[in-house]
Amino acid sequence: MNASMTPPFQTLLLTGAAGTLGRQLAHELGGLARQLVLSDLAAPLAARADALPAGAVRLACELSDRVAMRALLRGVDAVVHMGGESYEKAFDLVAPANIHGLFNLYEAAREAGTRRIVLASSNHVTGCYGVDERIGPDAPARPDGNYGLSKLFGEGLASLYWDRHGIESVCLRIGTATPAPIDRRSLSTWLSPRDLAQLVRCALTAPDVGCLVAYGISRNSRAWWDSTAAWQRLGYAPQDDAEAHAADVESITFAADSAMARCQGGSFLGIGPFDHLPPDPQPQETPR
Ligand code: 15L
Repeated sequence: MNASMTPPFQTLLLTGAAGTLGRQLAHELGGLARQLVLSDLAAPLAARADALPAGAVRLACELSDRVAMRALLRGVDAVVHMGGESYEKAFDLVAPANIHGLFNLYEAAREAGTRRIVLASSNHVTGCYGVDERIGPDAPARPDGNYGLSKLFGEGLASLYWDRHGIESVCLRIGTATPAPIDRRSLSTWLSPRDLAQLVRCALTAPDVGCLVAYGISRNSRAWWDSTAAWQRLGYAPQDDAEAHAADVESITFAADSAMARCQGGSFLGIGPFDHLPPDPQPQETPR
């Protein structure tokens, strides 16, 4: 954006600002708002203070703390939500941030009059599709674990708060957002750093998005997901293709015939289940 232009937002909140993607975005989003607010849990926010831009306000906040979230959202007109659990775990570890925390975010946004939320959803919402299948954002969800399920809940919230309360959301089903592809799977799922930056910028500023779901990947030749229509609405034109790195990572694969190799969700299909109930108590002898 030209330095003399008025930024589109007064106050923009970035959650998960101390995380890997958050730190990158913290440096990209400053020009879009008069005031950028960076939020994360207190410990990572303090530990990574030097990696965050100096001009932004920093506020420690737990997503699961409803009162604190209400205070955090006050005066915020747009949110980039990168906070929460980003990995497959037991349900009780995923739920506080990704279920209760996301509910708190949308409720606080409703109260605050926030206009738009860019939500880090995930490709794991549809991770149980096979690697031989090609799908778009309209395909029925097939989450591959607790994490994917929590992201599906997030997309449901986004839909509800658009239909009932007029808060716009762009749910980005982010693929593998790493500096370079890491294995053969990521030749299909990679999102390069500069494409991530462009995608989030487009998701914040495209007009009249309503509630939109888009896969967040680069223009990979081997992509499993066709988001052409959603990308056009956002004005997102990815620049990178993972194929350029194929020779480096082609041989890094999952065990043949494993669910990890068969399904688009890859390694997440090899994690869990964790949510076992404790063993049934031994039947007590009834005294006669
Ligand atoms: C995600 O949604 C995760 O947050 C990240 O840890 C990666 O596993 C990524 O998806 C992926 O599918 O590569």
